[in-house]
Amino acid sequence: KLKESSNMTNLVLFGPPGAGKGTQANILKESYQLKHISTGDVFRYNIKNQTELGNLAKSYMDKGQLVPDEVTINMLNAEVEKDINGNGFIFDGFPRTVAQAEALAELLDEKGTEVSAMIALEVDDEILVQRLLERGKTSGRPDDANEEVIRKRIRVYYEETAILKQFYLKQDKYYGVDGVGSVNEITQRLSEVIEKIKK
Ligand code: B4P
Repeated sequence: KLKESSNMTNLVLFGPPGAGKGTQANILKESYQLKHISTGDVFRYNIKNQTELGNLAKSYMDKGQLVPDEVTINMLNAEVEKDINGNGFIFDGFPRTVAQAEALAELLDEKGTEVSAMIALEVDDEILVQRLLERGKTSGRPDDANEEVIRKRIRVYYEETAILKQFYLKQDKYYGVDGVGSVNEITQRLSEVIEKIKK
């Protein structure tokens, strides 16, 4: 049986590549008992296991491009179906386009719930590049390996993803948080917003 929409907390963690979405989502999912869905992680899992989806996604991700909406939306739908009876979700890395945001709204609406808030981590581009180059030294992620691909990802963010701020602002669901500081400090800032919207 589905929970009443008012009982679910569905957060979209937002920000450019390297803003700390994955880092923070992994902490917040424990504190608030939410299901964490990272589209990047699901793609990387599929790449590792050489599935059809993985092979397709890899060709885009390695170049710093977005995986096509249709593929990403289908995958997201399947992930949501697996856990629709919980307390809610943290979406990390999704939506990244207006089409994805519309698909998410439709999907959650069908389940009797909705996005509670988009919380954006704000970080300057040069800090993003430094963080991702640093991670690239150990992550083995091809999309972190060189500055050219990293800058391409940041460009794609401004061209296709940043507009989503307006999408959620219009619905009064947008919250911006300073994403520069220690991991703990940022968790604290995010928690303050979450406590506010849960009331
Ligand atoms: P993602 O996996 O989402 O990768 P990301 O944007 O780089 O963010 P991530 O969450 O990993 O990094 P984080 O900021 O936590 O996407 C990868 C690719 O997958 C995309 O380019 C695209 O091709 C594809 N994709 C994914 N979703 C898609 C979608 N919806 N549609 C289409 N395509 C999609 O952390 C970065 C680094 O900063 C880490 O090393 C971390 O340790 C460090 N860090 C974090 N917080 C810090 C802090 N406070 N101070 C210092 N360093 C910090």
